[in-house]
Amino acid sequence: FTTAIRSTLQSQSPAFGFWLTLNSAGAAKTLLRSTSNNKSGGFSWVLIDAEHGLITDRDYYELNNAVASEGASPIIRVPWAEEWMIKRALDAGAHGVMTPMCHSEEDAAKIVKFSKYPPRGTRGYGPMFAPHAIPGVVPGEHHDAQADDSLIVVVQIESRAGVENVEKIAAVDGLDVLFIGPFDLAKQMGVARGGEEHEAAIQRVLKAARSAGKKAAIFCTDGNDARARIQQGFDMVSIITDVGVLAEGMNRQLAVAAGN
Ligand code: 3PY
Repeated sequence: FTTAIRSTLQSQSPAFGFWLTLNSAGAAKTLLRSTSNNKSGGFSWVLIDAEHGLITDRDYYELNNAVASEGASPIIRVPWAEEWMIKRALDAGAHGVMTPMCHSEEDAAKIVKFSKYPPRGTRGYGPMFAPHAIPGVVPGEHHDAQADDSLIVVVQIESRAGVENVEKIAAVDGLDVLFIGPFDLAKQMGVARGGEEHEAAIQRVLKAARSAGKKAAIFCTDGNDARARIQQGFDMVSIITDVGVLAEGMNRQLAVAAGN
């Protein structure tokens, strides 16, 4: 089987996504459905954030199915790179997992191992519900043969160590995407977000990913930010969060109503 995110990344067109922090299938579907006729082609992925935000693993199944039903790929950011957390996200039908704070090639290799079935990895077997959110897989049929190759493994580079080891991380087999968390990166490095050192670190990650044939991704705060990153060569960008767009839209309409 293939997924929206994998085919978009393979086609080399920008993979636009957004961040879901609300445990609401209605919010996810509204944001996807209302942009489905957008000239950009809409979103190919949604980050379901269980590291921060209101989502827990009790929400995974419903959210994965809501996102997949709109033709996009649900990617779950698990709270931490723990084997049982990655397993539960994939078992609930995520098309990929993202793990925070990858600092080294050992971290990256471990995350790949947790995400793949034996013999490539150690993922435990129990995909009763995963096929429900995966197009082209008939429920009841095993999807394990293709899961290892089709589901994507995304690690976040958001620390000084992560940047210093990024060339070795990018070389890890089975890893698909290096995803920069610019907020944590600035805080962990102790530098200003948008400052020279921060930007140099971001460019180093971009270069390392591309030289190793991996995809480069970054969290953006708005459309302008995302557009600039795509122009720099990023393959995958999240353009805004669900709550960010709610707050921005509401402020804009309130200002119009008040005439200011
Ligand atoms: C960061 O910017 O630190 C992220 O992980 C995205 O929210």
